Amino acid sequence: MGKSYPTVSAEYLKTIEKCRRKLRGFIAEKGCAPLMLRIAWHSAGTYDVQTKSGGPFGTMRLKAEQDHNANNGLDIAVKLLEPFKEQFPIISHGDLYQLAGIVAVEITGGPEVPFHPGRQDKPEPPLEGRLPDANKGNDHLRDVFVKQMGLSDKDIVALSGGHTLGRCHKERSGFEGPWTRNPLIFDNSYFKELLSGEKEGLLQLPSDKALLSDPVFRPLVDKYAADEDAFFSDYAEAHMKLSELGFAEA
Ligand code: TBV
Repeated sequence: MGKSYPTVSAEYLKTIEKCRRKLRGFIAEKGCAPLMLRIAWHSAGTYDVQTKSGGPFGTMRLKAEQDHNANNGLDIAVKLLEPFKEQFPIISHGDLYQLAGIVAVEITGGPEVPFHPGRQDKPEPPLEGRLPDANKGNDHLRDVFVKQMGLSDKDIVALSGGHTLGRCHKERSGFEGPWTRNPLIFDNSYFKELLSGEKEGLLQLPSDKALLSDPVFRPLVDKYAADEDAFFSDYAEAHMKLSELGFAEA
C-alpha cells in the first residue's frame, strides 16, 4: 500500500538478475539456505517503526552488528556473501542480503517472494536488542513484530514457518537441533511438527510452543498445517513485507 519503489538503472536490474542466478547455484551447492534466510531476517528485523531506524540496509556488514548477541554465526553468512559483493559491486549490501534470503526460500521449494531492488546502505548499525528472544512468549513476540516492526499477527505465524529450514547450534544460540526432518526443504512441516508434539531429535523452542496457546495464532497454525498453499501465499506476502521494512515508504 502506497509503496513507491526507487527507479534503478537497467544495468542495476541486469546485475541483480545475474547475481540471483549465481546465488541459486551457490546456496544450493553450499547447503546454506537456512543461514541465508537467517541473515535476511536478522537484518530486516531490527527495523523500528517509531524512529524509522534499523532495517534491511546492509548494516550486518559491520562487525559491530555481527557482534550483537542474537547474531552469533552470521559473520559466516557475511563472509559467504562477500565474493558476490566483489563480483557485483554496484549491488548494495542491503539488496544482496535480502536477495539471498529470497533465493534461499525459492531453491528449497518455497514460494516465490517478490524482490524490489534499490535499498541504500546505512552507515551505522541499529541498536542492539531489537530481535526477539526465543525464551519469551507471545506478548514479547507482539512487542517486537507488531509494535516495533509494524507487522501483523498473521505475519508472525507465517514467518515462524521459516523454521522449516535449518537448525539451532549449541555454540551459537545454546539450543541444539532442527525443527523438521528435512531442514533443507521449505514446506509446511514446521506447523505439522508443532501440532503433533515433541519428538526425539527435533526441537521446539519456548517461543514456538507459545504459538499453540494463543487464540489468534493457533487457528493460523492449524490452517498452515492443513493447507500448504495457504501457508505459501501468506508467507510470501509476510516475507516481502519483512524484506522491505523502512524501504520505499510513501
Ligand atoms: C535460527 C530463534 C528463520 N532462530 C534460529 C535459532 C534460534 C532462533 C538458532 C540459531 C542457531 O543456534 O544457529 C534460537 N525462534 C527464535 C527466536 C524466537 C523463535 C528468537 C523468538 C520468538 N526465524 C524467525 C523468522 C525467520 C527465521 C522471522 C525467517 C523468516 N531462524 C531462521 C532460520 C534459522 C533460524 C532459517 O523468527 C536456521 C539457521 C519468527 C541455521 O540453520 O543456521 C521464529 C521467528 O521463535 C521469531
